[in-house]
Amino acid sequence: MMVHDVERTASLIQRLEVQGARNIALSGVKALGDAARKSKAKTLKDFIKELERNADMLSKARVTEPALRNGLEEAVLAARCAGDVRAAKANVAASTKEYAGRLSKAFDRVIDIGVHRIRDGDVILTHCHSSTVTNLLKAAHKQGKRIKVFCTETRPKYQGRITAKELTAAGIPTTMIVDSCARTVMNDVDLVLLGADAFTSDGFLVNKVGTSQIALVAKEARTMLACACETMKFDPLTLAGSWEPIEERSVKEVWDKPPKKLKIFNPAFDLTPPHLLGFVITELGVISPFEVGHILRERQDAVKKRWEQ
Ligand code: RUB
Repeated sequence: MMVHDVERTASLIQRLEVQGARNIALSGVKALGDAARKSKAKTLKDFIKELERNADMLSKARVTEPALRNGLEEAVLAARCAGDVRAAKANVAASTKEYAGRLSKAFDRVIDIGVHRIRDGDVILTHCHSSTVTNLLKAAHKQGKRIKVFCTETRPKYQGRITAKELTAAGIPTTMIVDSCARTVMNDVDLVLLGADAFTSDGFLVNKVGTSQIALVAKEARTMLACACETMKFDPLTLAGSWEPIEERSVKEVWDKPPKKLKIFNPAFDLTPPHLLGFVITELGVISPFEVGHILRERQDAVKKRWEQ
């Protein structure tokens, strides 16, 4: 059983060595596909059991990641629709490849569409590290738009440094601020642009903790707040009634030797309500967060149908 690569990938994801919803989804789905290809299971039942166990391990590595979960679930569904191990392996290979391709295509489309929303001279503030946002900003810069960026450092794990390194390497004038400095600079900002880990069916953006504070500050300063994300990050489980789970991480990330009896709370993400969000750039176009539920509803049977054909 090829648990080794799956375990390793789950651990890289859990430790944030692979971070950001898109990278997490791509590497998780690939690990599941690789393990399925190398599986030594003799019966379809054993193969599916192994596949489910691997999918479960990967999705538990970070619980607030529908793009990962959706890709894993599609692969498991594809296997269940097969008649024997050979067909199941072929279905999983096709499903994981197709999902990665679909996610990458959607990503490219988000950049193509989103770049129109960046104007020459814009000052943009971003939080954490979203590969969708950084690539969108780099595309705008490449088009000759003279943008400037504020990026937060993003405590406690400093993913803002990844953003800062990437943008400065691309030649984009970038200023790092501590997370609590967002209000101080907000009046100089034209657009707050964020990535997403998840969207709930009722239009809440789930992104790096601190996003909702930035959204409130942007509202108070009348600064437009937007999100760039692929619709694979929309969470179908929320349509079925679940709350989006919010990952809680080790308190050691905040303070490795805290005083005894001190409680530390370290959630990785928070929820920003749709009324604070101006627009969402997706591969389907620029939409309102209030449309997320509608898109999820239209989509829910499509995958099942594909594999049952
Ligand atoms: C990363 C984060 C990003 C989204 C979107 O958090 O909040 O905004 O994941 O990223 P973490 P992308 O560092 O905890 O994973 O646009 O790359 O999918």
